[in-house]
Amino acid sequence: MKRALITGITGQDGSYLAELLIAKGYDVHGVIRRSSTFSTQRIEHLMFSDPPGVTLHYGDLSDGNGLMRLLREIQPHEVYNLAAQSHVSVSFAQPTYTADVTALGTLRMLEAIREVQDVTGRQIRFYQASSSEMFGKVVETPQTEATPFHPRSPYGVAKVYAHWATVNYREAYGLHASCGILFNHESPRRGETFVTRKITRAATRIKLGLQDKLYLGNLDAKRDWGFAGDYVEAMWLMLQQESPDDYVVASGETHSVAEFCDAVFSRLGMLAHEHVAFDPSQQRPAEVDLLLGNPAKAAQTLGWKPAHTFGDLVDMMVEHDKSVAKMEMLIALNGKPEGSALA
Ligand code: NAP
Ligand code: G4F
Repeated sequence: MKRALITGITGQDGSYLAELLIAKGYDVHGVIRRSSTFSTQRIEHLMFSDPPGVTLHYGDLSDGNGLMRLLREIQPHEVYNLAAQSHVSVSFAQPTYTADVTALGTLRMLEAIREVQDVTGRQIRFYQASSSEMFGKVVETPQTEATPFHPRSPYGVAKVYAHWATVNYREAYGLHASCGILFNHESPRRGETFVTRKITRAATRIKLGLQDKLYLGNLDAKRDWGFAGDYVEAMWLMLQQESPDDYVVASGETHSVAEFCDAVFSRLGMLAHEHVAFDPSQQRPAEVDLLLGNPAKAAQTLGWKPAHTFGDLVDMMVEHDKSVAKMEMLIALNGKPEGSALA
């Protein structure tokens, strides 16, 4: 049985990847951080299944010794490094922390893999979650694996470091290490401070009278948005190749934030411009104006293509958040159900 270790298993992508690997018969292990409140909502269905689908271990990308110990103990065949301080806006507020976790954290994991491989003589395949944010102020459109990087945020800079560290360990030490340069991917499990989920949560709440306005920053930015559930399959496919390599994973379509708003509000029978207001605090010191990926290499080499369209993604997120808003409405009207976990 193959064993996989996922850092960032409590995040959006970690939860979908864990489901995919379990379905493929893997023994799935995940790294979680200690926190004073639960951070495992996205994987509870995997933790409390019978038998449990995932084994969780405390760890942190800031703790290299801990990572090494985990690799020695688990002896994974594959490591998926999804953990990061992943919020672009937050990275302007916490640049040093972002560099420590997102950039140096990857280096710590690469070092741990190199050491443990040397000692055990067993190969550990490595996946690095690189990002289209590395293209930043884009030099060409669409962006491919050959497009030069011009990051526009401390997060983007940290991801460039982690990307090149991964390439360097592949070239210098022969690690089976691949980078997925993933463009934005969303889902009903997307964190609520990223723009798509912020919009679907707010619009569905506005529809039920639970919220008045949706405050957003730059509506003109364009993103290549896909469905996270499709994108984790590309991660797995990269580690099944004989040779490691880097791949752009994208939908090949781009839409503005304003278009995403229009799509969401119109599905709810409303007009976005009547409910969206400008919040200057949501603007960034430097913006990434346009991202559009060309996933031809992933299609050709990995046989990967997304199963869901932009419209499917919007439908899925709106439907999910309609249910969340309805639940909030019921709780507001009746209080939390007696004896429930919500009480
Ligand atoms: P996410 O939902 O924000 O999840 C991030 C994960 O990293 C969480 O599990 C978080 O744990 C964990 N984490 C944060 N700091 C850590 C640390 N110091 N040590 C260990 N774990 C830590 O992100 P995502 O959307 O799933 O993205 C997954 C990865 O892909 C990230 O590296 C992100 O930068 C990258 N990426 C994402 C996209 C996208 O559009 N989603 C596109 C390109 C690349 P807690 O739950 O404890 O906070
Ligand atoms: O949803 P976002 O915060 O995602 P962003 O910055 O593109 O980063 C995400 O995708 C990257 C891949 O390219 C990942 F690497 C990264 O980890 C993360 O998952 O913002 C999207 C756009 C930006 O242009 C932002 O300025 O939406 C604009 N925006 C406008 N108003 C807003 C808001 N973004 C947020 N988060 N909140 C707003 O109110």
